[in-house]
Amino acid sequence: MRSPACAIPLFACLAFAAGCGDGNETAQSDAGVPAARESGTTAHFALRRVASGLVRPTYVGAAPGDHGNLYVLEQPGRLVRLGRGGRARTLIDLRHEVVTGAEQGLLGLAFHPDFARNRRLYLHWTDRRGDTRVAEFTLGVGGRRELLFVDQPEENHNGGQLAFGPDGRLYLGLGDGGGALDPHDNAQDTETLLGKLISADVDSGGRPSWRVELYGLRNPWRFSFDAGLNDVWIGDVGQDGVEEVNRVALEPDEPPKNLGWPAYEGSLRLPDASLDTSGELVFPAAEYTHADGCSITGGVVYRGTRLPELAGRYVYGDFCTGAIWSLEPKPGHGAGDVRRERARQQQLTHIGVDSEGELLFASASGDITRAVEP
Ligand SMILES: [Ca+2]
Repeated sequence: MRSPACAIPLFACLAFAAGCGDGNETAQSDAGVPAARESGTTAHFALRRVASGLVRPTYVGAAPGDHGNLYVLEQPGRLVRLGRGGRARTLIDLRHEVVTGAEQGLLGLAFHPDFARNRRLYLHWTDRRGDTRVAEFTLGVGGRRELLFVDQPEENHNGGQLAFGPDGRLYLGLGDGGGALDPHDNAQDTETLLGKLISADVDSGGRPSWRVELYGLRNPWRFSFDAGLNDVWIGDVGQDGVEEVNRVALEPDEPPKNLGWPAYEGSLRLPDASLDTSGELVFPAAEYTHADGCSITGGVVYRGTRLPELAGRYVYGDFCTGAIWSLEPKPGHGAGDVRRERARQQQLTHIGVDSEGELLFASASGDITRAVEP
């Protein structure tokens, strides 16, 4: 049965009475270039529905070595495999362990790069106490390996995305712990995992130690690696004004970089928040205001072949308005040519790719769509 459409934005920002508009300065990026903003419209693709009736899907993608099926997470706790023709089969059911709220539930999935051989996959969810859990599962084998527990002080800002980096480590984006304007002072505290991009070596057995890769994040709901340019792209959900696209070069020998929150919301300086200056401050490559949305869903750099006009462009969208944009990574750093795509996807929760690198979109409405020629 199709789940009812939800009129309330899943990841909408909390209202904050003090406001953020007075006395703020607009900052420049670390490269001295302002964050790119929308400069027109285009139609690189249209959307075609490939499945419906799923329960608040939060992920769609393909597994290494599996060219026929798609894999979908449902927010209340199921991992589902969709065969050709859309037939769904439940592979893992955590519904009795998962709490589902606006930003809580089964939030992230990553397949081990060697999944075709070892059948290992990784799930991130909010448990019944509202805390963060990550575990390894082996398809066809019972049991699991617990990899991470993080106490969550609030219901919101739990991050979500899991992904393997080009270095073979498992990465997780965690939000600042919730509330408005990081009241627990987590994002600039490099001693806590909240408000961070973190990683672990999951191939060494036992319970891994997690390392902070980036700090100063508010709620990195979705991020992706682009092996083509050795970047990580992060959609960091904003507070009351600005949604941001961050593009960060992977430099494992450098100290963790600082994405600014809560001293900065996008390139906007917020009052009264101090910065930990141990890491290089990185400003967004692109941003948009709440005139155009209210909760960014970070996407991927398109490396498929069926849409040649889109080649090498980063595609992302907004949960609240369904807007989708694509932009062009600039050589070395930053972004330009931000175009609003004519296609829209309401309640956009995730942008993934199939085994050929072609784009897939998940909607909390229950639909999975695919980018096709316009
Ligand atoms: Ca930021």
